[in-house]
Amino acid sequence: MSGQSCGRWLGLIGGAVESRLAGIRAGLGVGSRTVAVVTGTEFGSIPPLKESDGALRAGCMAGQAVRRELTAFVRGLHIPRTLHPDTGPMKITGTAQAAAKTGKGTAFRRRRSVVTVLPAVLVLFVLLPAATGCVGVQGDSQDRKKRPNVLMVMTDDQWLESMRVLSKTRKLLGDEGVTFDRFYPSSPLCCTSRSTYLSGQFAHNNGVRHNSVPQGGYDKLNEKKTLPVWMQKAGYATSHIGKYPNGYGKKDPEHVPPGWDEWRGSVDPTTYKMWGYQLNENGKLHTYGKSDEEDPELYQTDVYRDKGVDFIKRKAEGDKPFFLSLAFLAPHGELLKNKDGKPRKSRKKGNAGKKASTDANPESKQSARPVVGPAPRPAPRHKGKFAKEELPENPAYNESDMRDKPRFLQKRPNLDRETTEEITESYRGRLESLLAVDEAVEKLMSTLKSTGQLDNTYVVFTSDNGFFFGEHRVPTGKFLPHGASGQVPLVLRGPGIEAGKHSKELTSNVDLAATISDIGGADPDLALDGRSLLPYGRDPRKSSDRPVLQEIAEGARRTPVAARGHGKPPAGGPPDDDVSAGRAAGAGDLDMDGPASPALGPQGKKKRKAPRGQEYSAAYEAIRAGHYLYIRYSAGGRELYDLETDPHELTSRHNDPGYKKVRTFLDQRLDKLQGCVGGECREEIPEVPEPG
Ligand SMILES: [Ca+2]
Repeated sequence: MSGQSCGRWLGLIGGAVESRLAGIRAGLGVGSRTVAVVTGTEFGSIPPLKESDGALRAGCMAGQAVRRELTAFVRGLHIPRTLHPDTGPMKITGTAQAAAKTGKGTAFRRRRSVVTVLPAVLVLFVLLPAATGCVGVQGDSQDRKKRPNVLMVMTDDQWLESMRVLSKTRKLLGDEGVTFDRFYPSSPLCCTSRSTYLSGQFAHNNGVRHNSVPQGGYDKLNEKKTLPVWMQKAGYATSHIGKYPNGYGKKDPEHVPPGWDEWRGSVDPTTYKMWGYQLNENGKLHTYGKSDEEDPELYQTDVYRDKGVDFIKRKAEGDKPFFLSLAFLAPHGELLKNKDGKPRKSRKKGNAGKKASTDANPESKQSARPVVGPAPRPAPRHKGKFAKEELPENPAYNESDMRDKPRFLQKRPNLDRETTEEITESYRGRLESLLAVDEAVEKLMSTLKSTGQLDNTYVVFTSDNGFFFGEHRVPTGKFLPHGASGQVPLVLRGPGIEAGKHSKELTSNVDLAATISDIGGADPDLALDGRSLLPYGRDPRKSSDRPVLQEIAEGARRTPVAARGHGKPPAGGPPDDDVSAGRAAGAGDLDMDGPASPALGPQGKKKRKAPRGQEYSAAYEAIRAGHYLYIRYSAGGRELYDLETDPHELTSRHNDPGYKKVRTFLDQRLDKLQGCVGGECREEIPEVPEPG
């Protein structure tokens, strides 16, 4: 059995099965010693299981005792063809009888009833409904009602440190659930990150590699193969409110993406307005307020909150469980306007702060790019709440020694006083905008409680990507994998999730679709690159050796970009102008606020000098494994951080002879991971060698 099928098999046991099992156990009134084997399309991989198989090695996911039981039972059973999922559906009871008829299923030999065999281990066969067309115990509405709801709350550009001001969220979700301390967006950029949330795939598999055309944008996403479609098919009442992957609504504002029973998506570019935003509400367009009139009743975060509350109240009474996806703009900057009320286009060279989202090539046609401001307006009631807040003390701020950094970062100027003031203003405004989000979470939670849904709802709180506030001399923006931009909050609470605990497991937003599908018993029709986080929420001490991939702009390369230690791409590798292509992909994008993002540059003219304060970064792929972060840029730069001794990424070890083994190891692993598909992306790897 290969590592991959091991992953699939155990993924089923540890993941999708667990939540379904809970429902089955409850329905049968049996205890947690009951074990189930779930079959489906994976069924064929079960019979060859042997003690020596990869399935039983220590690194695998399911509990050893469970695996032994399952293996012994499955082998002893000699499963007849009639029980094979390809030859016909069956229900639990039928399965138990059929198993008993074989005379080899020890648990059933004496034809005991399901209840009387307890506390002996009972093995049930349950077919995955979507894999076989069999509905089994999932089919009746009574069970459906028992399935848990999902509330997903996503902020925009929320950096991890900001969680300190979300006291209600920390109390209601963190104290009651599990906080994932090492959660990383696979591509720290709005559209790519959100597309990964919806597809459960890395950018190199879902094809959305940037915020806008030609490499990204909403139109690149295969909307028919997304989480809401799977959840809807699984019997969920689904709704999305707010921001969707960048570019949604640009071509056709009246388009309603599939999978959503109730659609309230914000239409680009108005998504980036706290007042004057337009929602497509089930096909009809509504504009809320005017950009320059700060009507307290129409503040974006509050309106989304109220729409979410209304949805929960209505669905609490229905017989379907619900999946509500709520995506706030805060704390992302707003679209700036000219005096004539139209979006302001960039003309000037940028620096940190107000002129942040400027264009590198003012002469080109595409330089007419709308400008995003330094911070969104807070709700009127929160104005000035952080007026005196200082930037957090962070040794990475305006990093003093940049000699370890790749060239494009080395060239960054010291952050002068003026820039620091701009960054501080942006920081304060963004924090203030988060207060309404915190209140929204409180209101949503109280609604879950008052409608009796709280105990049966999983709540996920996260962001699409982080944000720079001067770390490594990057004044603003995201895109890079460093912690400031490449790490975000993730809090999960819900049935069976431990309260007030932290998980140190390496996790990624590629896991979100797998987790939510797992909760809903949905059947994704894509090979998911991630895995369910539920086992890590139920047991926060649980750990694995699965690495996390971060990639941006190119992806989908099956060959390494550059030979180790050399700047030039290898023959057969990507074209030389990959980096400029990455930059070009930023054309017309609203979300690229910051010089860390690759700004628009004329294609093919790589050596064009960036304006003052706006350096180019580049496409990259990075791997996080153990306590290391290793980054490989298309242009040739490398970074390697030992986050245990250097949590602020101050000293890259990529050229340190003491870390040669570490680097070589991570480089090879990254070669494999950067083009991984499905189960390959979830494989665990050996421990990273010690330096020295
Ligand atoms: Ca974002």
